[in-house]
Amino acid sequence: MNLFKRLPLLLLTIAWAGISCTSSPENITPIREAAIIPQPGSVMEATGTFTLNRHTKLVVANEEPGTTGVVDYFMEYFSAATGINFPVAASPGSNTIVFELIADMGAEEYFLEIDEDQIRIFASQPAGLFYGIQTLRQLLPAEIEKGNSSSREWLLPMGKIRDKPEYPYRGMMLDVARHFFPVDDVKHVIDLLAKYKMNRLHLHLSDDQGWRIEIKSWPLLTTIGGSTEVGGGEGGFYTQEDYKEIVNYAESRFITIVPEIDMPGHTNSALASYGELNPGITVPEEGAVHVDREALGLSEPDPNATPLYTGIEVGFSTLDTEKDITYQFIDDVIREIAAITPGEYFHIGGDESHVIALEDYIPFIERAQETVAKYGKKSLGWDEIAHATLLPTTVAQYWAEAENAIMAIEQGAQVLISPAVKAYLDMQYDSTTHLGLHWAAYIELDDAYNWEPTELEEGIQKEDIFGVEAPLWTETITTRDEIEFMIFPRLPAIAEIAWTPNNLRSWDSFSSRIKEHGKRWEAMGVNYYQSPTVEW
Ligand code: TNX
Repeated sequence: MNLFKRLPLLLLTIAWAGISCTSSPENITPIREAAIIPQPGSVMEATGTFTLNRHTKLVVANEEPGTTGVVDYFMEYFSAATGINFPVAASPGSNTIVFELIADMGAEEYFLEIDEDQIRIFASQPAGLFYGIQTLRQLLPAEIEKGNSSSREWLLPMGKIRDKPEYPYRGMMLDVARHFFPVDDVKHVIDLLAKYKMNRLHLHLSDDQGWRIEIKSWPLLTTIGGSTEVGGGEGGFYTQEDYKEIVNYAESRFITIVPEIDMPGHTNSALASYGELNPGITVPEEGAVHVDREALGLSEPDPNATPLYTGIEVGFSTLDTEKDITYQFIDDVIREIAAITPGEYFHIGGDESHVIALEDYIPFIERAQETVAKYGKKSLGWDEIAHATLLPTTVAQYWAEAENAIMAIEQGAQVLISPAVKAYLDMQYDSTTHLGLHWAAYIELDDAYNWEPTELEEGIQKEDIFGVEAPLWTETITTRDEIEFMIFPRLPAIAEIAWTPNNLRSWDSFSSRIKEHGKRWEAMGVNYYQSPTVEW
């Protein structure tokens, strides 16, 4: 056969190969069966597909900073993932994705409509458009997460999704004090949270083992207090510029940073930096590290300063609640951090203050709360703060004692739900997990999923609940890879509890959807725990 005779066949083969890298409509998972996490409110199915390709245009119905920011995010993510540079068009035509702000939808609600010719995302606020994009992303195959696909077509199933969150606060906490994590790791965590429509990242910025944020009026906090971590590593801290960078990055993904300075306990790193704050506490011998002030370029000795601490015991430290200097200190710290925090909340810690009497603890917490209010913020604190008189705007984070949570509610405060036995991401999955602790429980994926905030305690009702947060304490966690292993797959379980109403949640459905996310994490190069409760 000569080449001329073979040419049509060759062309056909090439064309067919071209088509075959597009998923054929029969292979498209219908929208009702798509593995969307968190499970959306309502999903209506239609027959057919929308084709995302080089000709797809974006239309922003209302140009304003919020919507253009969302579209920039869309382009940044989808262009990297698909290799397509989507042009922006002035008005909707065929093969367009339209972003439109309309009145009368909930703050974070979105409505996504996919038909053959157009995709439309409606919301009242840019956050809703952003969540619509996250859903769209999960309607595409896992391969899209590889982020390096050459130009091909992507098919999306037709249908409609109307969706909104159950709770306004859906968060994770990252402890950057026990082990320090650089800015890039924090940004990575922010991206992972955004996929699951979470909207708060609480940063535990100080603890016995480390002080992680620059305070210009008390510079030794980072010079000394930031110089180590659990196990004796070199620690680290965020400059205020670093912190602003984190805040802005989070904001572009509709995530608010909640800074925490834990007080009056969990403060050894401050006491090691400034002896005048130390009432004379005893630091556990094992893990106590002498501060070599000379090596740090400090000529003056500080006989009252404590040693640094690199162990993992809790509850041994406290600020001196009787000295004026302590209140000057907390005023300066709260003032400087509040000034670079656009979010409404400042977390004052307040947990495990085992070495001071309740009669000293209570007025201290009340003063800290007033200082937070003075700098224009509302207070969050671990559930123990309910012993003090709370401002009605203060939120108590229920982690250990239901009694405390109920005491807060009786004062008219709301609670943030983070029960250690269900929501702690640092708990081991089971007794063989090589990372994590188990003082509260072993938390397998089904344990992390199968609970409901309003059913924990009789005294905690829906209207008392501000939201749900999953904390990751990092006594045993030292790398990005380890963070991923502890949060996946449990974080999406908590995200679904916070977003999806109880009557739309089921373990059977979640466990089959989560395995599709395993494929996405593999495509992204993200580590996760292959829980035996799921058939991966
Ligand atoms: C208890 S939870 C703590 C933390 C520890 C954590 C370890 C809370 C408010 N306090 O200091 O890191 O347990 O799981």
